[in-house]
Amino acid sequence: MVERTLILVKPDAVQRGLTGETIARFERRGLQIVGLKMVNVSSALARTHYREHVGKPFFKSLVDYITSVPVVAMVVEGPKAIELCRTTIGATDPLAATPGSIRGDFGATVGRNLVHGSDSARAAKREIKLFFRAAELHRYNRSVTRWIVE
Ligand code: IDP
Ligand code: MG
Repeated sequence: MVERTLILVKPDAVQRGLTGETIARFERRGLQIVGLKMVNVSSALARTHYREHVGKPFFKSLVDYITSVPVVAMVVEGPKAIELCRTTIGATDPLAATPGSIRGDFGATVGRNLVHGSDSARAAKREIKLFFRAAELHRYNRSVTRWIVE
């Protein structure tokens, strides 16, 4: 099942010079980048993107964080890409994230956890639309990529 998911290299990762490392993790997993750009996240976009967290105690700091420095947004495609990316990213709290995952290797606290990945097919569809126009997403000839979906 080929899926697309939204990945954000969040401000702390961009600022720490971990953009390339983060992108490389998804590429090396065998996933395909089908959209990529740097985005200055507005307060309105942040609130819409993180709407499920409205009212939570960390909401304001989350919006401040994601709007503080441009993020690198990408759409990644591959078999079960949503779950595959979540595993590559690691648990929300880096303290609990498995070493080998991005958060498990580079993160220390939940408030600066380096990367976002959509958590469901529905969220992926919604979030991709928030960050990318259809014309900004690209198709690959699957016959020359590394994975095969039976
Ligand atoms: P996820 O990014 O792993 O999907 P969510 O629960 O959707 O995690 O939370 C969204 C983001 O909100 C997290 O990635 C993190 O940046 C922030 N966040 C979540 N829980 C906390 C918290 O308890 N304190 C501070 N920030 C939090
Ligand atoms: Mg989430």
